[in-house]
Parts: sequence; structure tokens; C-alpha cells
Amino acid sequence: ETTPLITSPEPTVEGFVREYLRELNFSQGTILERATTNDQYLALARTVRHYLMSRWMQTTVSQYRSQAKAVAYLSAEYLLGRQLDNALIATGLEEVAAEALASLGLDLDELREVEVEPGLGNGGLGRLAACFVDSLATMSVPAIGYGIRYEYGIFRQRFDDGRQVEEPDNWLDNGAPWEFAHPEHEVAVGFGGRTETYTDDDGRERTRWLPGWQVLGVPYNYMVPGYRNGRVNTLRLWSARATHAFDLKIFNYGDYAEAVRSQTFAENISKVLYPEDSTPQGKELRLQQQYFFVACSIRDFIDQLLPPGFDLHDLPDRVVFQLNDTHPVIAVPELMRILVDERGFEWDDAWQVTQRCFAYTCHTLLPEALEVWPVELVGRLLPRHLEIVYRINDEFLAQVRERSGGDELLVRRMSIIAEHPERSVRMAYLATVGGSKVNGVAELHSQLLRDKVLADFAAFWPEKFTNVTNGVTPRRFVKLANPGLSGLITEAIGDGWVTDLDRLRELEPLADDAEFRRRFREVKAANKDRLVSFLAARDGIAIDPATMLDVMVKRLHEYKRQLLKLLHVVTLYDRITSGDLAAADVTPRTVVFGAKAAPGYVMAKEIIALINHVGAVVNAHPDVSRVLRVAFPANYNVTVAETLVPAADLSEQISLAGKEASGTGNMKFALNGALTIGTDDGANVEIRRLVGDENFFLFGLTEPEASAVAEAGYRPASYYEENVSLRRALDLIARGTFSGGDGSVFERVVSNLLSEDRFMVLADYQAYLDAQERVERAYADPDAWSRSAVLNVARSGFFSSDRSMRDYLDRVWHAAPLTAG
Ligand code: 26V
Repeated sequence: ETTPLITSPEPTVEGFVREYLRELNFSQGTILERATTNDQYLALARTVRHYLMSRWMQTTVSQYRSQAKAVAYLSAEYLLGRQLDNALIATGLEEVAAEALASLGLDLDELREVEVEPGLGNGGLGRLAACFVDSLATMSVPAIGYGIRYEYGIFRQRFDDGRQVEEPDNWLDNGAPWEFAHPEHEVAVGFGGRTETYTDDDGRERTRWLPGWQVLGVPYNYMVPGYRNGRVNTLRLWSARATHAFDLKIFNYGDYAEAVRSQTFAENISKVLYPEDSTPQGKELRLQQQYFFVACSIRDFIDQLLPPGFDLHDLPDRVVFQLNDTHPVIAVPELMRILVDERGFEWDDAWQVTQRCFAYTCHTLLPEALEVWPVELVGRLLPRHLEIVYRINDEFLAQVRERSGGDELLVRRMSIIAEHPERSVRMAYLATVGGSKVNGVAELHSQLLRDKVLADFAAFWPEKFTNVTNGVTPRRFVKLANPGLSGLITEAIGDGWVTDLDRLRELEPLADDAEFRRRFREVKAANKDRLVSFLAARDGIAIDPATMLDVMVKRLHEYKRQLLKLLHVVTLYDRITSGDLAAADVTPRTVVFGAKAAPGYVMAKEIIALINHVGAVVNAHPDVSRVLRVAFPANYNVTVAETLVPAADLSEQISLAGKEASGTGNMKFALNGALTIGTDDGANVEIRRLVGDENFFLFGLTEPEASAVAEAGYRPASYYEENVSLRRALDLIARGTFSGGDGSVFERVVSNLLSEDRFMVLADYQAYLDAQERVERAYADPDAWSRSAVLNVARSGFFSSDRSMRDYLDRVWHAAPLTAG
């Protein structure tokens, strides 16, 4: 039995005002007349929180009581975006709150802007995790998200002379009204030390781990409100603290400074999000982070979410731990250690349970992005886990040997332990062996995983491999980000689409309705106006809403090919300035970039500088700037996306085919009525199939073609030699046109393109230009363009993360939503 649940405050304007003033007085300790904007925001956040509280408690209790199979999503990243907006739409309190605040002389829209978004992720993978927990809550699936409460999220980007400068993201500084700390539920995590064998009371030979040092994990709970379904799930993020015992001992020796130092050492573990999103640095602290949050989460699930005395042999009936990429994969040996060393399981029984409890999602294809940890490091930090990995590998390889008739080449290829260049643990292999399912994130990606990256494993376990195409939450990325379009859709087909996005199909006939298209254009124009004010206020950037808005926003990576977009810009500049092209014949465009580069990724940072330098010259040119402008607002994040995506006309999804696992920005743009110019890569393939070829601008090499070119020996210089307009564009950069006449500034970028060009920018250049000409011709007919845009919206319902969750439930988790209770 539990205590009676608290009730929600009254969802009326008067009720809200009462609650708000109480918060201002009792929690903020101030009065309306003296409250700062931050006080006003914090009180508002806490007020809205109150309306979610009883649903949260109810959800938690009913989940525990039902003991239904739960999804535990393990992710090192959650790129949540602002919480207040989302809580308001989930509760349906937006109007009440706005009116209540207005009655007190306050402005809701102004207070929304105060919130610093929790940027606890790098990009696609972290944002996907945030969309997934949203969908799980909205679909009433018993689920919990586990991760790390980084004190500093993804760095803030600033430009200095066009070059990226990183600044710390101190997102917690002004108060954190959305989190609930539970130091009383702290969990101890061991590191280092050694293992020893001993004989237990039953005369059995056992192993135990004697860690050399410990850290405490303090859980911080965040509410994950379902959309108007009375449910609130939990996101539990761990923060590292020094152990009390550890400090005390040192304090007793009188070494105060050393005690404080060791505290700092422990607390470093959750200090900062690693901003690398492709090349693993093999940093010790990162492995510490991974083990830290995974150990806390598994312990938490077993101790807090299972009833006392639960028989862990039945664990697979109660939970599936979904591994978001390889970052949490150390969970596999951790669960084995708990079962075998702590719970006295036989190895084989423990292995059965473990395999059934895990499933792994792979998010990449780039070989350099696959995590490996040096055996030396794993052995030093987690000696028992290394032993367990070795045994898992031995038994797995024995199976491979047996089934392959002793094919030792195959055995070496499939080994979880790589021997070169340094003996190390291949985390993707450990995940594949240690779980029951492996999925890629788009059809093409899953196919390439099966055929290339994990081909040996797919041949060994064909049933293990499946696809779940990514999705995005329509709550944040349509309803919240695009109220104009949402209103128009709801007026036409009712509001069921918000939780059943396939219903957007009902808009299809309206693509042929001139009045609907007109109103659709009105919405787009209003969204552009909103973007104009946003960029003016935030960045002092002036853009013309009457131009085509051509947008490329995503992490800066060579494979994504921001350089291809830039070469298009440079070519337009060249043609206009050389008189080849009359400015009057150019479709006026604003090219918007948004991208952060990993701080250590030198080439990516050069590309950022080049974009900014080209932009400065283009924007300053009297003729060119009349028809072409480049805008590169710094610090692209979820909040910026929410204003930018609804305003876009053209979505740039131009990675080299076979390199972008899925993409999710591509889905957000299509759902908001932008047309895509894109390669046959990732989820673009599925977008094009759904929206129709005639509503998508396809160009470039296909994956098999790109592979064949690479195989045959790619020579980028030949494209430079043979294509005049490409040569002129590269020469302009090389001659210093965009760097004050100094050709050496971007020499590295140019020479890399000419000599290596790993991602075949030059090979796709002409096809891209041609596709952009098709775009211009299409854009010249606004009515036909908006017809295509409406069809993009109507046919993109598949890309709801609700559908992704259904696919995971069916193909991977074998769990189900809770029905009322
Ligand atoms: C990878 C690594 C590699 C080790 C170093 C640290 C680190 C940190 C993050 C990552 C994640 C990179 C993988 C990633 O974000 N993949 C993206 O996942 C999206 C969601 O599935 C997908 O849409 C993108 O195509 C894919 O690039």
C-alpha cells in the first residue's frame, strides 16, 4: 500500500495564478514586484511541474504494480531541448498559463526564452534518444531512460574571425527546475583493483572483484510527460559523487587538500559530455563514464524496480536493456558479473539471461567511429570485466570454430578482441554477441550492416539482424515548433495526427486544393518571418524572407559534405561576378548553415572557417548579395532547429551514399513541408519512396556506384581537370578570394579535395549543380512547389518516432504498452 497520491492543482487561470504566486513566494522566496526574469521563469517551471506530479507518481506506481516487461533505454546522450515548452503542450496548459501570466503582467513567450536547453548530447544519436522517450511515454509503454547528468553539455559555439571557438555549457547555473535529486538512492560503483578466486561455502570455485576505488552515483529524475495521456515516464540521469568513506579516511589523516582533490577526481566522471561524435579518442575518462552510468542503471533497475526476492533467472521477462550504440555495451559483462559473482549463477545460465536482456542499435557505418577499448585500459579499470569478456569471446569463438569447420581466418575476423594495431575490445562485436537483436537505423543502413560491417555475424545469426528506421516526435517537431502548420492540419483533419501521424495521409487530397495551398504558403511565410526576427535578435543576422530558404543543419563532418553545398555557393558567386549569369536569372536564395565541429577535428573546423569566409564575401558583394546570401548562426541546437526547420523551403541531405546511417533532420524538414535535395543515402531512400520521386530532388552516386569508384581507384583531380566550373570554384578558394587574397589560408581544404576527397565531393559536384537547377525551375512555380510540399507533409507520417517504437516493440523488445491503470 502507498500513501494517497497528491492531486493536481486546478487547471484554470485562477488555479494557475494561485499556484504560480505560491511558487514565487515559497520556492523562489520573492514577490512579483521584485522577481527577476529568472525567478519568474523558475516559478513558472515549478508551477507547470506541479500539474505533472500526480500523473508521474501514478505512472510510477502502476508500472511497479503491473510488473509488466519494461524497456530500459541505455544512452550516454539525451539531447532534450527545452522542457517548459514540451511540458506545456503535453499537459495542454499553454493557454491557461499564458492567460494566467498575462493577468500578472507577465509574458509567457518571454519566459520560455529564459530556459537554457539541456544539451546532453552531440547530435542525431542523442536527439533520437530524446524522441524515443517522448514516444514511449505517449504510447504508455513501461519504460525508463538511463543516462548521465553531465554538468556541462555540448559546448557553446562562437565564431572568432569565422573560426569556431568552444565555450563551456554551464546549463545548470541558473537553477534546474526540472530535476529531482535523490541522494538517498545513491549507488556505489567500483573501479580498478584486482580479482581473486576463492572457494565458497558449497565448495564451489568462485571469482570476486576487489575494486581499488569507488564512486557514488546519485540519480536525478526527470519527468517525461506523455502527450495528454495522463502518463509521465522517468528519465534517470546519474551524477558522480565521491564516496563518504573515502573522504573520511583521508580527512582523518589530516590531509584536507588531498581529500578535496580526490573528491574532485571522482566528480569529474559526470563533469562534461565528450563533444566527439565520430572518432573515438580512447580516453580513460570516457570509459569511466560509460561504466559508471551503466553500473548505476543496472543496479538501480534490479534493486529499485524489481520486487524484493525477484528471481533474476526471470529477468528477460521483466526488462530489455536497449544499447544506444556501443557506449553502454560494458553493461553486458557487468550483468554477467552480477549474476555469476554476486548471485551465484552458473555461467551458462547467466549467459542465457544476459543475451536475452540486451539488444543493440548501431548508428554508424564509418569504420573509424566503431569504438574499441585497449585491453590494457579495460584491464586496469575493470579487471573482472576483462576476464568476463575473454571468456565470452572464448566460448563464442569455439562456436565459430565448430560451425565453420575450423576456419581460423573467420575466427580471427570475428574475435571480440582485436590484435592490431593494439590489443583491444571491439565493442560492436561484444554488443552483437551479447544481445539478442542488432538493428540499423534505416533500411539501407541495416542492409549495409548485414552485407559489410557485420557480415560475418549476419551470416552466423541471420535472425539476430533487423531494421528499425528512425523517427522524430511530432509533438516537439511539428506541434510545438510549427504551430501555424499544426493549426492548419488540425483544421483540415482534426487533431488525431499528433499521436497517430499516419493520419497526415488525409491531407493528400488537399494538395490539389488551391485555397489550402495558399494557406500553406501563408504559414510558411509566417514561419520565415518568425525566423527573420529570431536571427536578427539572436545573431544580428539579417535575412530576406522573400528568398528561397535553403538549409543545411547537422554536425560538421566531411562525409555529410557541407563542402558540396559550399561549392554550389562559390559557383553561383563565380557565375554572377564573372558575368556568366545575370543576377536577374538567379533564384534569390538564403543558404543557412548550422553546424558544430568536434573541437579536435581540424578539417571540420577549417570547413567552418571557410563557410564563414565565403559567406562574408558573398554577403558583402553588391550584385551577388542581391540574390544570394549565406547565414551561419553560431551554436546550432534543438532550440534553433525549432525555429529554423518550419521556415525552410529546401532541405539539404547530401551525404555520400552509404555513409549517413539514417539522418533525422531529413525527417523533420519533410514533415514541416520543405522539399529535399538529397542523395540516395540513409533514410532519404525511404523519404523519397514515400513522398514520390517527383517531390524530391535526387542526385549523385548510389552506394554501389560509390563503392565501385572507390574500388577502382578514385582520382578527384580528374574532375577538377575536366569540369570548368568546378575548377573555377576551387581556384577561387585557392587564390584567396575568400581570405583576403591569401591563398594559403584554406590550402588544406583545397589540397585535400584534390588529392584525397574521401567522400567524393568532386565526383558528385556536377550532379549536384544540375539538381539545384531543377530546384530553381520547380521553385519558379510557387503553386506546384507548395503542392509538392503539402505532399511531403502528407506522406511523411511514417517518420514519427511512435512508429519507430512500435517497430522496436514488435521486432526487438517483445513488450507492449500498458493498458489503463
Ligand atoms: C559516436 C562516438 C564514437 C566514439 C566517440 C564518441 C562518440 C560519440 C557519439 C557517437 C555517435 C555517433 C553516431 C551518431 O550520432 N550517429 C547518428 O545517429 C543518428 C541516429 O540514429 C543517425 O540519424 C545519423 O545518421 C547517425 O550519423
